[in-house]
Amino acid sequence: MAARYTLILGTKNWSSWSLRPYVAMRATGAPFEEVVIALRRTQASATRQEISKHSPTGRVPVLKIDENGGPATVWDSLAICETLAERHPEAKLWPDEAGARAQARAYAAEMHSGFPDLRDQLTMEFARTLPAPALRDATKEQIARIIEAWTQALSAHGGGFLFGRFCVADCMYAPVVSRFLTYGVALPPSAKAYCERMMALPAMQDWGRAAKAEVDAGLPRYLSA
Ligand SMILES: N[C@@H](CCC(=O)N[C@@H](CS)C(=O)NCC(=O)O)C(=O)O
Repeated sequence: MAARYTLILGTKNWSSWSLRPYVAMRATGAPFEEVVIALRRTQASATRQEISKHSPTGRVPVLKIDENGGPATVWDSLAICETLAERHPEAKLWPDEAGARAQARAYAAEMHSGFPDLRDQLTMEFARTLPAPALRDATKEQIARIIEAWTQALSAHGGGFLFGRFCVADCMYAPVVSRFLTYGVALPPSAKAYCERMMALPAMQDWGRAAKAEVDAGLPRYLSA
């Protein structure tokens, strides 16, 4: 029996951590079901309660894998991407060559553990365009670091994505692409073209349609968590 996958996600307009494994899941081509949990409700305990049915951490994303050996639960965006890469070697979610693979892992980990000011000031609003707030120096430095890292990878590998072929490093930066576009962050041509290629992916297009539907359905613009 093939494994049954269920991906537990948060509100698509906002949940940057959910977007990462979603694009990885789509890149495997494997069928999966989605459960989308509304974040930032006025009653925060309702969100917490619903997430807690699926996640030991009280956070999304979560991947549930249901197969012969019994169900397994994987939480945390990067752990889900790693698990999908291991279970679907045919999707080649990491570069083939060991040196490039090590670098791609460093890119993914740097995103996963870093850029706190960028995440705080330019929160993901996937389906909206908004004026950028006055950026702190730390945020500006983090934006510059991302542009530098992207530019280096794109020029070293060629082929359109950070390491040539689409990989987990691209998944991890997918929300940054959205943030740069939402807030009109000025980008050099290669980074701008990279953002356009990322946004053209069917997975990003589908996510954008769902995020827009959430916004059209009346998500408040700013609701405190
Ligand atoms: N390190 C975690 C972070 C997950 C996280 O912070 N998720 C947010 C949504 S993007 C969440 O679940 N927040 C709980 C809430 O809003 O109630 C990961 O990589 O998956």
